[in-house]
Amino acid sequence: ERGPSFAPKHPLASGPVSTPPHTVDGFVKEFLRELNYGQGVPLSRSSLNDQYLALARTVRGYLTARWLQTATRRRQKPHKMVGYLSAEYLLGRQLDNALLATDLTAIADEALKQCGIDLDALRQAEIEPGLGNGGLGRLAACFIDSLATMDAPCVGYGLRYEYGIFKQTFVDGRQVEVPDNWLSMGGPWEIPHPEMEVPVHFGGHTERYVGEDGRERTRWISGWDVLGIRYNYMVPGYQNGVVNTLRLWRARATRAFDLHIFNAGDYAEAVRSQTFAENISKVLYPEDSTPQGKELRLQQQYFFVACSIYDFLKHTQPTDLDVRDLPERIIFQLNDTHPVIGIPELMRLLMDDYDLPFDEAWAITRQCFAYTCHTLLPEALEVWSVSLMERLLPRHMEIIYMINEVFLEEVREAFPGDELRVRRMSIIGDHPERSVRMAHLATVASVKVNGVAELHSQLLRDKVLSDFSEMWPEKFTNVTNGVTPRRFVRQSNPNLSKLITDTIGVGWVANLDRLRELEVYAEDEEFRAKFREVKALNKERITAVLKRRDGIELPQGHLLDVMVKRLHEYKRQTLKLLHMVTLYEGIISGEVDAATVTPRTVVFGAKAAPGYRMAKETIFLINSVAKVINNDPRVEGKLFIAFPANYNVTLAERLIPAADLSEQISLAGKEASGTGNMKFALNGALTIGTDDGANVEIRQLVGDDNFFLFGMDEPAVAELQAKGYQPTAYYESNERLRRAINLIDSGHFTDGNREAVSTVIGDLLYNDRFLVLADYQSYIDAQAKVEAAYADQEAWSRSAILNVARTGFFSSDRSMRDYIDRIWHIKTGS
Ligand code: NBG
Repeated sequence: ERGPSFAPKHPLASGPVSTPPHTVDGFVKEFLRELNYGQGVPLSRSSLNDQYLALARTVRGYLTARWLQTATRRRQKPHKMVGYLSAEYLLGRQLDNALLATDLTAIADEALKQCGIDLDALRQAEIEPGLGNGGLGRLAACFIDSLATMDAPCVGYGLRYEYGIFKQTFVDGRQVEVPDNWLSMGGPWEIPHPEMEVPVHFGGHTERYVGEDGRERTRWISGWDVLGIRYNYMVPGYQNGVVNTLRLWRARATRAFDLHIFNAGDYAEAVRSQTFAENISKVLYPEDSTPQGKELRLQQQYFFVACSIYDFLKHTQPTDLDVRDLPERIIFQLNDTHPVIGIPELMRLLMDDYDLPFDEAWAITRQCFAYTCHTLLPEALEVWSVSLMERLLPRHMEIIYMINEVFLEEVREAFPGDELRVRRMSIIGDHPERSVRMAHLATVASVKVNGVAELHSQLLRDKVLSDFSEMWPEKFTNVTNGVTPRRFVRQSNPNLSKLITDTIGVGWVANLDRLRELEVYAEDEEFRAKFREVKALNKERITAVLKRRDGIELPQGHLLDVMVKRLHEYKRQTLKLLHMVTLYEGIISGEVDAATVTPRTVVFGAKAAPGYRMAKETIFLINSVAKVINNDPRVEGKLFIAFPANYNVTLAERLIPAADLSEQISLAGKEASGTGNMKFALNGALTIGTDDGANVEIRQLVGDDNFFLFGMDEPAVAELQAKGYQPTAYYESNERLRRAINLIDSGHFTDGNREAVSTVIGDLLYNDRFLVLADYQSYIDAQAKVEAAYADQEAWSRSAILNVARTGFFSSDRSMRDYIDRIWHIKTGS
């Protein structure tokens, strides 16, 4: 009754009625209309939040006009599209991006001025949607930005978490998590469709029955159901009139479910069960890279994927489509293993709803998915226990068994007599318990499997999924990650953007290869001076931000050394900390004269998963060391550590453009790609890094002279580990390392409390899974080279400019081009 009705009765029925005028006067009127009729207040009595919401909705109006046009155009001539399936989208603030995309920044600024409002104040009122943990979620956000800019038909599908990534606070130096109630001030960017409910089933059992044609079929009698409610977000292309869709799902209890219990007279129980259903989209799991196998997480995964596939089949594709032609209409990109349950879901629909036999359904399904793997950590590959699967998704479990059976037959045919291989490759694992290996399922069903940087893809082929790449070498490919230059250069670094545009014109924003044209200017003294001016301005800006946001007083004139990313042992924040303690210990032991020390400020930004003990202890240690170093007069202000709490996209946008040095120091072979590394290079920071992830490609592009490489490479790591790694040997043979560790261990940074540092120290000395001590000396030496290089500001600027000029490759537009040409085979701009 409340579902869609498509009965156009008016000449303007396919809308939009009009597009809002692109003038200051026009904008003022639209804004006041939103304020008066949307918020219900006159300008004179409006709060800051009223003004922000009205502004956001005004800008959204401009987007919506384009969005309707894009959708109408695509409906007229439907092409194959991408369904990007991702459990995370770390979007960052929307307002500025929308203003830039519609080229309304100057108009909005002037219009608001006429109303006596400061645009910047409204910008700051926006709470960023933090619907992701880190790189994986931010990558998804960059990708959908690029697809809109390239006018590629794509819908991003995901979850509308009521609470995004937690807000990090520090209490006595320790991380305390606060819920991120990002919608509490209103959600002006979303368009809900509460009438478009998608039923999603869980639990219950399956039954066989014989259909009218005499063929045996299966039906799933579910145990409980929820409804998926659609929320649309607009994804604007950069000044091209295109607006794509991000569709996020919220869970709601079914009415039938309620009625049943209400009728039984238990009101409180009915409300409770409603809450149970709605919990599915309540909160983002805060684990980055190492997910926890919690039942609710599997519920989330199935929920959003089931909604998305249903949505595509019932609403997005042309109504006359024969499901046998599905592969010409859609390719679902699996962003890591989180949406992989979509594979048996599509099989279920094709077999049980569309009545196709297994073989036919399987042939179709195998053309509709592609899989991106984002990790190298074995503990990060998701597995779900068979018993949980049987309980929550019994029909899917049956289908997975069927898929596995035909797949293992293929393996046996390709490698006769190799039962060990069959066991290794099976989608079902036996140890430590019977479980479904989601990466195997994804690999078996996908057209292509890709890693996210050259080294990562190679290690996937050679190590993580080697049996599969032997069987299907052509299935494996690489697409090196990228970042959107709109948000991470044009928006976040207006000073540099202006310098670039003044020098080579505006085209670079949507064609980042053009940065190459800056290369010659590295030799231009005047340009270098301007480039340094930009850095200086960006440092002023971050100084103001940290003062306002965190009460941190950044010292001036320092080398700004930045390490921002999730707190994880493999990323080795501890190595950075040991470097700072070493510098400090040199001064207080009298070995180094403070007057000769290169002034250096290190900024850390890092959230730890709430249950990740070692990561949280590391945060405490960083804060402890910072407090002592920052306040020790012997240091003469030469060293400073800032650790602003709650690093997020908004802070990244301010911090990265100000950095001189980018810390990318993971153990080689552990960081799949990294994307922060790309943002730093594009903003003119030099990288100190290991031969890991995309660092390898950054170094190849910028050249060895413009990159500080250190540490073991992946083969050396593998060799050392095979030999048997002994961290204490490094501790005993390296005096500076020993002194640094001893200083921490003595309780110097923790008011004499040695217990407070014992977890980290004990691990470093007796475990050190990520070889911090083995790479220590090499890192210290590379940092000395950084200092020497920084002393020559002209040479440093030359290198920094070359970093900008040579890293246009890392635009997510290029990544998307690669996916389109090599994996998706979709048309753009039609
Ligand atoms: C992360 C990797 C990063 C990579 C991003 C995006 C997960 C599981 N993986 O190295 O750790 O840059 O994905 O590909 O979050």
